[in-house]
Amino acid sequence: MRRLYHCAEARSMRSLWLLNELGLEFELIELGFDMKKLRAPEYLAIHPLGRVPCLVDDDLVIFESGAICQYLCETYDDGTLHRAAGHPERAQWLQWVHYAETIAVHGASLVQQRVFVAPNERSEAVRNLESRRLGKALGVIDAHLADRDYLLKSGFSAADTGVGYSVHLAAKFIPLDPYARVVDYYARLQARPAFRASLSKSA
Ligand SMILES: N[C@@H](CCC(=O)N[C@@H](CS)C(=O)NCC(=O)O)C(=O)O
Repeated sequence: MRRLYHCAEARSMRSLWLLNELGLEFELIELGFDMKKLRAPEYLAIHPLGRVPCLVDDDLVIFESGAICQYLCETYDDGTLHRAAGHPERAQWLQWVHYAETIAVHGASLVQQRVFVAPNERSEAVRNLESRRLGKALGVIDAHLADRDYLLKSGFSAADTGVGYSVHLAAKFIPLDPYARVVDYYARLQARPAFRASLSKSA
């Protein structure tokens, strides 16, 4: 029995996208960003902070999207999406799998300003700072894509599902046009059936 706990457009989209890329069967439990569901004792027993994603795979319970990415690739991939220990691009694969969070924390901070902070308590300074830092993090991807279509020269990998989600989130907050290669990269990712299958039904 495999089950993914998910909220639409949240970091759990990375795990959902990867499960779809891998073609694995799973049950999707949508918690709908509903704090009552995220903080329910039954869910806190699975994820102690009440966050998503969380993957249950038979007896295993694992949270953190980067860890879920590594686990799924190590356990179920044939080498297409994974770059295992010993692969020449192993270190770069790991770097980008985790760089995804460096981008996403700025997006998450902007989500908090928009969704969780009362309008009279929102900070323009925080919004400007996080938008600038988000842009800088995307600039690194833009420069990196100068000689390749995906993060790794060998082609699309699970690292692109992590970073790709972060680009998808960033696009909700800042214009991507200053990052022309990121715009093209995002378009390539959006064309993937597994990406489209992972979008929120209302997106
Ligand atoms: N580093 C974690 C972040 C998990 C996380 O904070 N997820 C957010 C959604 S993007 C969440 O569950 N938020 C609900 C909350 O803050 O209570 C990961 O990559 O899985």
